[in-house]
Amino acid sequence: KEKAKWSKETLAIWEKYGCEESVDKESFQKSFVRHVNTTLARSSLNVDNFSAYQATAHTVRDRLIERWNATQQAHTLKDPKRVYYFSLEFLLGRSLDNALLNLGLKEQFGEGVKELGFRMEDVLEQEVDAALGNGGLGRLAACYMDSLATLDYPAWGYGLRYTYGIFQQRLKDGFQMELPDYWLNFDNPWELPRLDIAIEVRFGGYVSKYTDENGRTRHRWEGGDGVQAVAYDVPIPGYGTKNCINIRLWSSKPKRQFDLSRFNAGEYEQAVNEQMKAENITAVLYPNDNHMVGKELRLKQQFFWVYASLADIIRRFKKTDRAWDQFPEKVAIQLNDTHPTLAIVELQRILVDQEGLDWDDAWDIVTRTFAFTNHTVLPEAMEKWHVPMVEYLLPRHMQIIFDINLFFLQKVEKQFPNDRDILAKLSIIEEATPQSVRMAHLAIVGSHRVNGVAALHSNLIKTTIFKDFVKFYGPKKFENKTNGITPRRWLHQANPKLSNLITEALGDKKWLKDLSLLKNLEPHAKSKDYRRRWKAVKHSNKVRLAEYIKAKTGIDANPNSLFDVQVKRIHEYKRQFMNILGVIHRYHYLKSLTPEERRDIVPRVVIFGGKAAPGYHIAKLVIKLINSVSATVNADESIEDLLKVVFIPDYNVSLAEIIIPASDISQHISTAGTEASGTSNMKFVLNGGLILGTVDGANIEINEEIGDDNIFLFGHLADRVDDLRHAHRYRNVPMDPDLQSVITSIETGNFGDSRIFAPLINTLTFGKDYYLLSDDFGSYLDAQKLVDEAYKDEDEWCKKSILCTARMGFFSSDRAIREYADQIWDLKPVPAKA
Ligand code: B1H
Ligand code: IMP
Repeated sequence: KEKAKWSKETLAIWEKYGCEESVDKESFQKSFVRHVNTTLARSSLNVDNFSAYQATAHTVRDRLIERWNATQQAHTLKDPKRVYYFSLEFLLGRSLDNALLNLGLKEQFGEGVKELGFRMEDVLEQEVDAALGNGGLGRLAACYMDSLATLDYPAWGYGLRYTYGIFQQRLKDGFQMELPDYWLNFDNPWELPRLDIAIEVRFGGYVSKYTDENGRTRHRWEGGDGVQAVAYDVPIPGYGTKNCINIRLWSSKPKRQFDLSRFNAGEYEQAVNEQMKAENITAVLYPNDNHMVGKELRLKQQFFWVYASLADIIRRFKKTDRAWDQFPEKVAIQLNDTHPTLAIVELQRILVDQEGLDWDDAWDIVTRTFAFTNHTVLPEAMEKWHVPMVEYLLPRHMQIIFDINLFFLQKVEKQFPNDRDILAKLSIIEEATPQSVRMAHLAIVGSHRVNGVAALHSNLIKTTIFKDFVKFYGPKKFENKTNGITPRRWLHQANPKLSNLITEALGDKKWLKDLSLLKNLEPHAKSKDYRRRWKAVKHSNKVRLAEYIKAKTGIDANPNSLFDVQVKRIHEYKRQFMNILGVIHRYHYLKSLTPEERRDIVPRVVIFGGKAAPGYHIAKLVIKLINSVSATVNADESIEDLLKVVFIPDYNVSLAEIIIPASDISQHISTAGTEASGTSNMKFVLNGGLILGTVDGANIEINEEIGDDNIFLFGHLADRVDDLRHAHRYRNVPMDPDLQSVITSIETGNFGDSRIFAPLINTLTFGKDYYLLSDDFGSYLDAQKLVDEAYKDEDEWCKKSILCTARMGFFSSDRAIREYADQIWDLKPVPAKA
């Protein structure tokens, strides 16, 4: 509008200065120095590595914003269908290196920084991770955003801007300590505050009924108290494209700064106190992975987020004059697990209460808009909210949920007359005291598609937790979308030497956008020279990790040993406990050998990393046990360098980037049927690391791709788990003798005061060994023996390593995102201008 009023002269000025930021070395240096002088208000005499990071980041940010603007403008003009990825977690990690690589600026900016007196490696190290997630689910969202941007899809992420992300982990006497994650203490160049985009969100209040001009009974949600949602935009650049998409994160802020009447009455302190008390909804990320805690503040976070996001999407939809029934042709919303399920209810409320649509028309729009990804079958992770709490915070939404359920159950009853059992099983409401809302049921009923995240998992949900829904809807509503990872961050960025070696063999970098091209590496596995260089890269990555370990823990990890890694959230189902029990077994075995026999042993460094949820006591004891074993084993000179045990504290995305490329074997040893997919398994194999794993999650599909010779699988299969658990519960299953001797060793005090470990050991005995450690321990040790044997033939091992990488094309998040776009979202790319 403004533009139309401008004179030719005014427009000319805009055009003259609206030029592109250049991307050569000199322009970088010019921007860098300007940012040091102006943005940072420093001089050349006063620039440390951190300032250099800030100046570099701002220089890159300028160029990102340009692309962001161009992309958003193009999308606004073209108005294509967009996908909105709703995720309570985006585990982005660091942004600078990723942006440099995706924008193709790494080389010239690296040179530029060097000439200014800094090393790019040191500069990159200054950045703190954006750790707005717990683990796999949050990192998957980040990989998917990278692929959406790279493939030119018109996509937005919506999430929360937590003031504190996942806590930092420190160790004290081998115990985990949690520290707040002050990630916003310095300015964050990777976000664009949109303080003008503020949406008022309400809680509480009441519902009033009225009759409209057409004589229809209508409802209105009134009253209640509000906070504001303020938008912060995080640009996500694609690789090798000018497309730059957006993650919009909402931050809560009190509606009123302080109580003006009190302020005017001179009660300054009380007035400010009111504001301080105003609950900060987005203060902190809940630190539980695969575990639900029914806290009111968490429910408030969920509603706050979906309310603001939907309001924003609807504002955008209303920019063009379209009928409501076209909404699903312009908007696809993907629910990352059940956390955003209230969006289904909120959209129905908007359409019926505010826009005056008939219930059925509205519901049709709602179900065509949403699709739902399930990420877990663990019972303790299933979201359920007490009805009285929902009713109190969101009275109108609770009514709508009851209505959705009523209409749904009426249809069920029609299809299955006189079957009370199926009604109870399918109901969105769990009839206990108090009643609860089963969010997964609501998500299924309100979506047109439901997907699991790996083949086994997607089959499991159809035959276990959602089997009655399959009976009702038929199997077509339920799909599989096997997870993927972005090769840009997880190979190109994390493992630059391997990336170069691959590019050299394949002739160009096209594989970074089409990972299936890696298959052309296979012939190179036969080349002795190529293998030699492949080995050298792995070795130098191990040296890099060994240096990190030495600096952080003081432990000497010899890079000539086999590096055996298990890094992931600490959880009983992931069985880090079994790993450390296996380590104790190895330790006793080594001690039993004669010096002669020891000569034949492959030295190992067993590396652990991962955070335990602060309230998860058993998981915290696992960390303590690992550290106690580490202390004993590493100090035992009698076994020399044959075994070292390391717990690397504060595992996060940027640490993963150092650890994963350095692994020879990594462990993914969850009880069969418990790990929905796993994604780090894909990252390790892509970097030429072999897997020791159970027949679970995506391990199965990885096996299918890379072949039986290149993976070490063990343990009972998922279809045996129920029977085995039953046996532990109702019969006296004798403990595996190897396991028994390891337990006895802990109880004798070989690893410090054994009394603290009693609750952990009890999970195997009184706890009925729910995760079946004793059932799998024997085959686990056997598989470990095979690993030891195989590693002795270094050259054969290297061949396997190359074949692993070569056969991982399927696990690119680009493939996964294309499947979502084609099969669920009906979404087309909007090619960015070259
Ligand atoms: C996964 C979660 C999860 N599944 C609840 N479920 C949470 C559930 O804060 N909460 O309440 C947080 C996280 N996370 C993981 O998703 C699976 O365990 C992995 O197997 C899978 O690879 C990953 C991505 O699909
Ligand atoms: P939204 O879709 O209205 O939320 O727009 C997202 C962002 O894209 C806005 O903040 C603008 O910066 C940008 N944008 C939207 N429409 C236009 C346009 O017509 N010209 C230029 N930029 C636009």
